Amino acid sequence: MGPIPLSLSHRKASFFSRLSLGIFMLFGASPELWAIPANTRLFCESYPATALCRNGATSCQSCHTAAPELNSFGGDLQQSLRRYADYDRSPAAFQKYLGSALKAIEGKDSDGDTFGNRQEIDAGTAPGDPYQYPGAAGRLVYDNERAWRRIHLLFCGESPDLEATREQQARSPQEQKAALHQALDACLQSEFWQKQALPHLADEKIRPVKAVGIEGDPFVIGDFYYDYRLFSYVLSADRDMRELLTAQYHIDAQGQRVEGPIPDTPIKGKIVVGDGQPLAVERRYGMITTQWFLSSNTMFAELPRNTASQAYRAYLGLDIAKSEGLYPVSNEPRDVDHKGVQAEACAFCHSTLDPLAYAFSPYLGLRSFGTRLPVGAYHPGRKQWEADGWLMGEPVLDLGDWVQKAVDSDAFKLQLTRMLMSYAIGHKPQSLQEQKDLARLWPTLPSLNFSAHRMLHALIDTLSFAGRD
Ligand code: HEC
Ligand code: HEC
Ligand SMILES: [Ca+2]
Ligand SMILES: [Ca+2]
Repeated sequence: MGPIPLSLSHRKASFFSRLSLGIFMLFGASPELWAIPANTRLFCESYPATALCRNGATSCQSCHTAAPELNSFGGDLQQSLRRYADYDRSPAAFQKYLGSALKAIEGKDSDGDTFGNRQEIDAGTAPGDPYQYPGAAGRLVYDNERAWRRIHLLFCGESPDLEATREQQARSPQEQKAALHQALDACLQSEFWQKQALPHLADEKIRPVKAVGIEGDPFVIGDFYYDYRLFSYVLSADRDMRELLTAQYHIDAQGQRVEGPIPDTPIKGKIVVGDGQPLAVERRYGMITTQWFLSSNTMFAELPRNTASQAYRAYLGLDIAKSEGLYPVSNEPRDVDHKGVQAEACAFCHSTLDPLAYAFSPYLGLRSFGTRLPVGAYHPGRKQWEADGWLMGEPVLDLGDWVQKAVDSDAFKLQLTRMLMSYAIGHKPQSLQEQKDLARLWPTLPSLNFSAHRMLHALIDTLSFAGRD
């Protein structure tokens, strides 16, 4: 392409500084401690029976808020470890002293929820999270009035009117329950839900940048309203949320489905690098191959690592930058584009990330690689790494295969359920009740035909949504 828009190179620079800061924080201090993630297993050797361990491993959150940040229990454990004179923070020293360091703080109440650490570990509640404590679930009762109010506020954007509320109060409990679901159905048709609340659920997935998107000046690169419209469409009217990743259509400004490629439209006074959707139908995979997604994430990269990482984070809930979702592939990273990712400190993440990105490599970002194909097009001359990809420990042939495995995964069901639940309860699920409801609901998504509406109906019935003490 022609001149490089200034705002884009800035974005790239700030991305690099953010990344290197993160790497410094993670690895700068003491490189020999990378093996500490093995703690997820060591902890379970001390407490094999606790529900905090599954398949012999606990989650990083048992000791960390977001690694390397420690929670209150992790902090006490660190103090306890550091009482040993020859504890030098090496993996070997960690392994040697962890058992006794854990034992020494069993009587303590690290998170101040009045239950001792050992008591919590035995009960399977997090000793470093005051929102989780034994017996926290089960004390709540479902409050129909609370549900009634919250449904109107969250999905209609306004308080229920007095008349309707009086009618609701006059109903029998069973009639009330049915009326709650009718109210939800009505609210899901409202302007508020359709035009405001629902599209906002996609903000972190789409990450619009006004300076270069459809309102960019002078450069217009990628109309992210296509992304918002597709997202809202797929989450409406009982549609199947897997289409977020499998849709081969777009939704135009009139709300109509468009099947074929959409050409760029010139805009007076602007330099339109792209504002259509160039991909052939059979190369399209919903939200992760729109022109905006590919241009804003891939930018000038030869291997689209940011694109793969954002797809993984947004739709599978796995953030490699936080060491989540690591499935290292042997003999990787090959470092196909010579970025130095083979160094040990980099391979820790890039042995997962690079193979995750191969399937995206024929999809163009802002670099044209010698063709005149538009931004976001599929370049058949760039298939050299396409078939080398992996997703969550399984090889993938191309992006279609990547997407199929992604929508079949538990991670996808969990991520979408968590997104809807976070909206319904106003925050990420954290209390024991909320985690229990989430754990019960996400596996039901296939039986709900992956419908967002049906999952929301299930969510309003939970104690997380309308429980009170
Ligand atoms: C049993 C508790 C426990 C679990 C589980 C645990 N960690 Fe840690 N981790 C610690 C403690 C304690 C420290 C601090 C050690 C010190 O500073 O002496 C630490 C330190 C770290 C550090 C900082 C290393 C450094 O150089 O300062 C990272 C990174 C880290 N953990 C990542 C993880 C990740 C990722 C996971 C999950 C895969 C995890 N940890 C699971 C207890 C745990
Ligand atoms: C904690 C995991 C982690 C570690 C360690 C890590 N990276 Fe990355 N790297 C990422 C993620 C994730 C991305 C994609 C951007 C994002 O989603 O934050 C990325 C992206 C990149 C990119 C692509 C940037 C672009 O604009 O295309 C390069 C190059 C890179 N990393 C190099 C390195 C090097 C070199 C090291 C070692 C010094 C390293 N990384 C260590 C996780 C990591
Ligand atoms: Ca406690
Ligand atoms: Ca607790």
